Amino acid sequence: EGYKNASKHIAVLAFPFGTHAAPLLNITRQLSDACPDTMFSFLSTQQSNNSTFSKNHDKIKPFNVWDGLPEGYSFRGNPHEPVDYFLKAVPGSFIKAIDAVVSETGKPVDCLITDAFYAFGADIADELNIPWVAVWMSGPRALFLHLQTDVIRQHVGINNPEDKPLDFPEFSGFRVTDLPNGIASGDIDAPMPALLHKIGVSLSRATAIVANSYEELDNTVVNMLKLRFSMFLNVGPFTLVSISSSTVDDSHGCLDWVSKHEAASVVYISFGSLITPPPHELQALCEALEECEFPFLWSLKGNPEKQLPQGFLERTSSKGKIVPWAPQQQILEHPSVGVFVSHGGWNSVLESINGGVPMICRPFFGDQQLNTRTVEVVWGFALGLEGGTLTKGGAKKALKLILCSQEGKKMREKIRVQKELVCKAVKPNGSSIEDFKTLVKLLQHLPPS
Ligand code: U2F
Repeated sequence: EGYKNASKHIAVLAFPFGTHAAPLLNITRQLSDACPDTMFSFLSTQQSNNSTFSKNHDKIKPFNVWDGLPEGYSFRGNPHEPVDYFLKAVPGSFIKAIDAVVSETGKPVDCLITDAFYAFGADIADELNIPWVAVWMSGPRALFLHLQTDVIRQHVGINNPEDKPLDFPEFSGFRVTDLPNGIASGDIDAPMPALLHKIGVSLSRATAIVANSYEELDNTVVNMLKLRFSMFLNVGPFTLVSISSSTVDDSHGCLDWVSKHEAASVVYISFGSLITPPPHELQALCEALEECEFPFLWSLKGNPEKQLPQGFLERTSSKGKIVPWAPQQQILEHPSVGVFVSHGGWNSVLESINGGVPMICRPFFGDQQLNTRTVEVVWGFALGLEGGTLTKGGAKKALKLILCSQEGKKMREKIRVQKELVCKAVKPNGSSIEDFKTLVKLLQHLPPS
């Protein structure tokens, strides 16, 4: 019914995996608050909508898009499999869903907002003759590299076993192995890499590209992107600009537990929404935690009894707390947390900065290796691990360095400087708020349909 009175209708196409739909919904909420006479239709899979739409919103309606899974499909543990099925069904599944939304609401779409993964957004928007806004959920550096895919392939080849330094300005200290998967390595014709390759061409057709970052964080790369696109806006971190609308779920009492510890003493561990490290790495991390005796809070998917070494839970019950889900952003903001053991997911990087907590990164796929190298060598407030994986010795060394050494203290000072910058960016007149206003202006002046 909201559609009848609305002057504009914007369709938002979410990527339903990893932490993509939730931040997109966050920014959509922000936009909705700023454009009260606009209706937003938020299209994602049923599963994704069920988990991101915790409460109803008058002006944002969820619609389901087909997940592409074959009849009777059951998940066997490979997180890439449902993604590939989903991507085989796009853009057809989205075109169908948009048609259904329009006929159900009686309201044509005036603007298309999509996850920037969706290179086909350009075609759908052209077909409907409406502007396209693409929202990039990861860091500007990853976007820049995806745009350079062809150049990089020419320089370094594809699946070339020889690792060498990446020969790009602004990438000193980076190696070919730091590139996101699918640019120069892996199955480059698989659905995800093929889609990401296309965004290089497509994104220049977007009216605006919006990034989940703030300008000051990676300024030179942001400037390179601004030269390339007519409107490149940094309006993040999305979770921070819309903090007022989120409620904190702390059903496991994590914040209480964290409060009982000294300043900068607790190890917080989480490998994001998709990944659990392999058993031998979990074991190595457990041994390191046990030997170091630092208090730890661990957000661990699955069954800790089965996944962690025998007796570990009993032996560490006074030192550690293990939960299936933690209010990560608030935990990282708590002064007791001293280090974050992470997979280097982009949202985790932003939340670590916001909390002023140095990281130890064990990357797995996508942009995580790139993020790890960036926080380590460009920004200097995190550590990668020797050999790139968790070993007992490596984890102990990294934990001690960050929690107990002068070097760790320096890292904390460095990340606190960033924290000040991010806080400024999301305050009135801050860079993210100014870019957000530009985005709102664009949406308020959409051509009449
Ligand atoms: C994919 O991200 P992931 O979901 O694997 O990881 P993050 O980007 O770090 O996001 C995790 C989010 O889940 C939250 C946490 C982050 O906002 O605060 N969370 C939580 O609240 N409680 C928990 O117990 C555990 C997590 C992908 F894998 C990455 O490589 C990409 O960088 C990312 C963005 O494109 O998407």
